[in-house]
Amino acid sequence: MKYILIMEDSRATAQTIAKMAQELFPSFQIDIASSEREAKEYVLKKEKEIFIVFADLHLPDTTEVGEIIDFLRKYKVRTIILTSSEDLSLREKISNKLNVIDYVIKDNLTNIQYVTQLAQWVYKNFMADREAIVVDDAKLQRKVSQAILTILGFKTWEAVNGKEAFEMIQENDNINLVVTDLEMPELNGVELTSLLRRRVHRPLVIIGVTASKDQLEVIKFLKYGANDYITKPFSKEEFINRVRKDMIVLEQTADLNKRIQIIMKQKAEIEKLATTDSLTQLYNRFKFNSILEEQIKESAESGNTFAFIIFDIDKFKSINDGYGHDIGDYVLQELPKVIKTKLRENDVFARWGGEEFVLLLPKTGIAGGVGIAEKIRRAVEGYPFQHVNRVTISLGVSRYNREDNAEKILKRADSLLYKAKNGGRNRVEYS
Ligand code: GH3
Ligand code: MG
Ligand code: MG
Ligand code: MG
Repeated sequence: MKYILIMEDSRATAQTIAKMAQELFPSFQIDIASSEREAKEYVLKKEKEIFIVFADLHLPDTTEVGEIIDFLRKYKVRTIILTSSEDLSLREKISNKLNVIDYVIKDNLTNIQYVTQLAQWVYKNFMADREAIVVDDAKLQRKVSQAILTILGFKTWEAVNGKEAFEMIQENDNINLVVTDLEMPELNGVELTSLLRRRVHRPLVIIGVTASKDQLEVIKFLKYGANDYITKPFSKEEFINRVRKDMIVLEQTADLNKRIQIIMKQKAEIEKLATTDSLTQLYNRFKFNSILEEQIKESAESGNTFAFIIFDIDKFKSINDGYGHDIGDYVLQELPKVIKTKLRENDVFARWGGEEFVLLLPKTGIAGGVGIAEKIRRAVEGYPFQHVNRVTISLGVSRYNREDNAEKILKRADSLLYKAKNGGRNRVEYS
């Protein structure tokens, strides 16, 4: 169980915050403490299970304002301060306390909404195992940035120059936030940014850190692909808000990409279903017709002819009648495998319906078409189908002539097939 504690002596305010927090953290238990004594007891009891504390600094038993922050810090409890007015001296006093995420005026609903959402974002960082790297040659600066990122829910890494950082980022796919200083030995921040954008193709937020004198460098950071920059010395509030804003853009982009991928996959599946014959996995008649139309257009323009074959299994009804429908299905599924080995990559093979199939052979004339037709006729005749004795097919071969349309080609081929049947079956007829 995870807990959120609201330290607040006004019942109405406490309940407003509790209600908002409960909406964003439905699985959390949210408790209220109306005195420091009560709050401290609660923290001692729950310690690490507390996710965040919303703390009013003026409770009835407060003796020293702000002392509670240090107490919470000792137990590493993330804290959001609730105040009743903009108090600059207070703001200064708490700004360097590492456990404090933000500071908010509590009588303003928008403010409360903002900080509860901020807390929710921190929780998401935890749950998503987000990792961040701080790149800086100055140890103190690294430690400060790392500490802030840690309370924001990131697992953090550090590197002392761009070269070291680049290697770490390449090796660890979970890093998707880079906070980099500008001036560093080996590889500076702008060079690192540029290298990352060229070589690392996963979503990555890069924030450049510059001293205020480097106005031109700020532009370079952005030009080479940084999402944002921050000027030293920066306040924790600014740092947190920039990181959050930049990371949310990344999350939204990732969400969108995921949705696009799902839709593309569904589209491909639907298209496959709509164009494939489910028994044989060949193209269906619908798909074949559209390819045939395309091919006719192409041939009309280029002058390249193509061959068209229609074939039908001989006496298939007797296979069904003699061995059962399942064996009939087996023959229909096995037959394409036999025939495919005789085809070229660009030949189009489809189930026309029932036990009839069609073939479109690009850049092939009658002689070539008859050659293929004979080859597959012999292959089927000689193939050892299981269960059934012998399977044969009859074929009609036609070709594209100028001014032909799909209907004419089909009709010609179909009457040739009919001729093959009448001529004794297991044979090829052509015109
Ligand atoms: P012919 O040599 O003149 O072509 O004779 P045939 O028996 O092959 O021709 P007919 O058109 O009389 O019979 C075709 C049979 O194919 C009838 C139909 O039930 C069967 N059939 C059509 N589709 C399927 C299918 O998906 N599975 C099975 N098992 N049989 C099918
Ligand atoms: Mg109060
Ligand atoms: Mg038949
Ligand atoms: Mg038939």
